[in-house]
Amino acid sequence: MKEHNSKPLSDFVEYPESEMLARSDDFYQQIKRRHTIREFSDRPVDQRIIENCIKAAGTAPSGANHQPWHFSAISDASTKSAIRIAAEKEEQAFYAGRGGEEWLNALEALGTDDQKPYLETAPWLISIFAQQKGGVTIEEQNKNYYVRESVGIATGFLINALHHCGLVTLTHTPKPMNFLNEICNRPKTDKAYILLVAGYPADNAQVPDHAMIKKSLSDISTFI
Ligand code: IYR
Repeated sequence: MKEHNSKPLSDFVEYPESEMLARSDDFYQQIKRRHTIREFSDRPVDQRIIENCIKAAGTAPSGANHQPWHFSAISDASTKSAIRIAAEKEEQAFYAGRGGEEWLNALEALGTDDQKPYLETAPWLISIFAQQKGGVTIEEQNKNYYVRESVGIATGFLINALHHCGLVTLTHTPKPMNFLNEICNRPKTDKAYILLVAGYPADNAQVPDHAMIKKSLSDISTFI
């Protein structure tokens, strides 16, 4: 490698192999209990929990370590209402035909429609933005690299963190989502990526049968 400033890795933890095996299975058992939920309780969630989860998301790897993401965490009721109104307007057009027949057929098994009450019920909406411009510090306005990949990985970390602390999420993607820029007061160079809904599940929360179908290890992997 070329000369550059660095420090020795100091926080790596090595486990005995038997413990690694147990931990890998334990993680799988925990993460397979994550389900996308569309019925949320209005029970509040302490902001500090959301802050910690966003801090965890912010540790994700990213192109040139530019961390090209911004998380607008919304608990304010009138802002949530404004998001619901704008999202439902897009969803009405989508379900009325803009989505196209094949897409709308694919959603039948999930039972989704243009009504998004959870956008007001859930205690937190986290609007995730992908930044075209930035740098390793907040002041920079350079080109960012692998933006969608980086923000996708950070979003995965965030979903995992929220699940880990006992919350449920919905990865919501009204299309188009540019109304979020104005509501969240973000510059044009920030592109709304996913609107994550987070909170406790409602008492009657359901998981669609369709969502429980997971491909097997041999379906999703090849060992060479
Ligand atoms: N954004 C719409 C439609 C939708 C699209 C996909 I792909 C889904 O997996 C679920 C829903 C909605 O939220 O209803």
